[in-house]
Amino acid sequence: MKMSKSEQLFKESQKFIPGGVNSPVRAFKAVGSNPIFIRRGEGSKFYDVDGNEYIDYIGSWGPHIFGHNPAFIKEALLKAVENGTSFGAPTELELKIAKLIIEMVPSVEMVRMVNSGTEATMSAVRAARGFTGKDKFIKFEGCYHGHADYFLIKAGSGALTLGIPTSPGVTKGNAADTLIADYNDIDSVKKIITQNKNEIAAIIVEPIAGNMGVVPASNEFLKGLRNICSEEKIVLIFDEVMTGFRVAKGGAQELYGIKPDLSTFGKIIGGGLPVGAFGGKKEIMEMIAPCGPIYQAGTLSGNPLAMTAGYAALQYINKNPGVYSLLEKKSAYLENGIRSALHDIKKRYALNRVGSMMTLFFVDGEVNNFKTAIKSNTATFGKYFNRMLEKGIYLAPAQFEAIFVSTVHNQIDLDKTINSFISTISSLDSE
Ligand code: KE4
Repeated sequence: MKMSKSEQLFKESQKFIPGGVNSPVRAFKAVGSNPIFIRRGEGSKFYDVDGNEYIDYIGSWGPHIFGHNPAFIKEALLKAVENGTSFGAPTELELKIAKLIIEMVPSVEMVRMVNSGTEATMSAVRAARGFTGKDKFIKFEGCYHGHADYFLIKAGSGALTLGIPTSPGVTKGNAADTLIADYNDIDSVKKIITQNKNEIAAIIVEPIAGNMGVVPASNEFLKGLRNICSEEKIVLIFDEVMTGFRVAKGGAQELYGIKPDLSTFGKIIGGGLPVGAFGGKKEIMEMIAPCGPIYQAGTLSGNPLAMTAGYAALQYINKNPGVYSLLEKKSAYLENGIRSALHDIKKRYALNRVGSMMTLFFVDGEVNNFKTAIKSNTATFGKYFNRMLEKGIYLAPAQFEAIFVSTVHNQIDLDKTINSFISTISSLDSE
């Protein structure tokens, strides 16, 4: 049978790019099929190189809260590019987006733009280490904070899906300073702190985990972290790369009413272009070079085009906070459609949703941490993913990821998704 264009491109890409992709999860290894190559996106849909249309629930892994290529971002970019692409010098727009982030997220008093979520989290941990003079930090099993060496210690997301609990190339030195606690288990944190008294610089946490699939932190867990960090003079870092501006205007910290010392951002703040940011308490951020001694830099940090797209996205949110009730309505509709289908079948699954991020776990029982998430049947998930894809529904190509609803997923999209889900899940039920 003639190969599709996607298959041809994937075959050739693997000769020149590791695994044929520029980020592992895109290779569909976790779902046992070949990735499709996308030509363009528009609204809630994108189109592959063979002309197939998909309702897209990945949204570039979170940035596309307004769907693909929203007119207000496209127009802003087309205008901006008239002035050039990059100057390597300060611009007014960087000041404007910094002030806007500070206005939207009260815990952020000062902010530095970077080019990815990884740069943001890596820099935030370095800032905490420099500020406290301590070396160790705590992360949580199943949480993913990007691919900096000291995070790839039982990371979630891609590494978890690829079954590599620690990545080759990460030195013992790095591993020694990274302590792993259990998500939603404050006693596991207390135990580690007792064992490492006065040696811990920071605790970094996804306030709503998205990288073991969606697993919200309990209120008492986050409050416990806040109290422990205040008592022990440990820097509390909320990794809001995924949740920032996704679950509320002020991110997960607004939902929980908890102020971290530092926050990290990415995805939505780039409007689809490469942007990350870290920020928080002035006393910490003023230690960042050139203001202070903690070095951090980036050739394209604050890039005018990326700032244009990000500023347009954040401004839209800031002027239209009703975005979140619209996202809630659409996401709840989708969740209810899925739940009613689950009622009618024998097998049991777990569905976790916070706002417009959601994960269906192929496991019977509640999923509230890494240990429960990891029990999911990833083989069945793979079948589910591929059958939904055949029906034109593009979900996250891995069990331990989130899907995202956008403001432009319309009733037809949602009903088509629910109907596709009903036929897929019932076919799986009889296997
Ligand atoms: P990036 O370096 O990929 O921009 O951001 C890293 C990161 C940091 N923190 C959180 C909470 C994140 O979710 C991420 C990146 N998320 C993954 C999706 N699970 C990106 C997808 C990919 O790796 O291709």
